[in-house]
Amino acid sequence: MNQLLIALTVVLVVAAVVQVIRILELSAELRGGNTNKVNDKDNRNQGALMLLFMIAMVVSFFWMWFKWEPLMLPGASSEHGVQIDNLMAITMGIIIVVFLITQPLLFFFAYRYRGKKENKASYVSHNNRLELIWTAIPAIVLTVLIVYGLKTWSGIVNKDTSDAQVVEFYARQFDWTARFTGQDGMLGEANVRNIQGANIVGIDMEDEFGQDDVLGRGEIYLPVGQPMLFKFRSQDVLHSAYFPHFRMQMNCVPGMNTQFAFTPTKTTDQMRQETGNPEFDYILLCNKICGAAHYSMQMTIKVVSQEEYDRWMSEQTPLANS
Ligand SMILES: [Cu+2]
Repeated sequence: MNQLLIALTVVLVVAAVVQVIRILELSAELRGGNTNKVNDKDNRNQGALMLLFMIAMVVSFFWMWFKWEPLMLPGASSEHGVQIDNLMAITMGIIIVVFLITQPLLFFFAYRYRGKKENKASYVSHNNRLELIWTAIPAIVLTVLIVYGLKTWSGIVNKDTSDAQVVEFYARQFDWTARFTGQDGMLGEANVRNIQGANIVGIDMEDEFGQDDVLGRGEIYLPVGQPMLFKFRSQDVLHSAYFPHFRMQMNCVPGMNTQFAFTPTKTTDQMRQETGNPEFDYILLCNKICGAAHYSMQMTIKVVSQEEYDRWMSEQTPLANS
């Protein structure tokens, strides 16, 4: 009912505005003016509006910057995250500088060179030097940014993972299950056909590597400073494992294994002090809209010291015993 009233009000307001404009046009015609002819007064008004818009745009840009800056993520909590933050800061810096030069100029020129009856526009046919400048400068800047980005990316994905600890994340509508390797440091074979009872990720229980695997749900622990290799599987649809504080995201594709290596650098306690938020927690989210309860696909991650991690791990039950 409320929506209907709002829609009705909007329609009536638009109709009223159209009618008022029509009346103004008719009364101008009655006074002998030509409403279709642009005169100096119109140009002055439009020029002033251009200037006004330019000021409003720059002011609102800085207002949004300072108002919403506190909503940004805190500094990266992984080794490669610092490189991603640098890449982002440099790219954003260049974009902001170019924006603050070109956009206000555009509206200032529209004001400065607004139409006047006695003025006549001059015609410039071609200028090689100008063409060269505005082709070469963006080309060089873009090349530097792209090469820098590719270099950063290849450094992040081509990591030596020989001493990394492996953890698997199993995605399904609508939750995550983590699987740790247990004592042997190896994940057992797994297949969706083996899913049964407590074995919710389908570990092959004939495989000796799988016997001591440990499952974690809701909240898991990771040791700080330890290189990790995360592997991802999905049971049903496309999901995406997103760890915003680690600057990490990887798709979880049914029938396919994906992975991402990284090293967490700050414990949860350190982050709680740094952010001044005693309730801070690292989080794993699903970043693909995978169904109706997609928003509830979360897992809490506690980054702790190696000793605390070992203590937590010793309290977990291997799958074969559960
Ligand atoms: Cu999902």
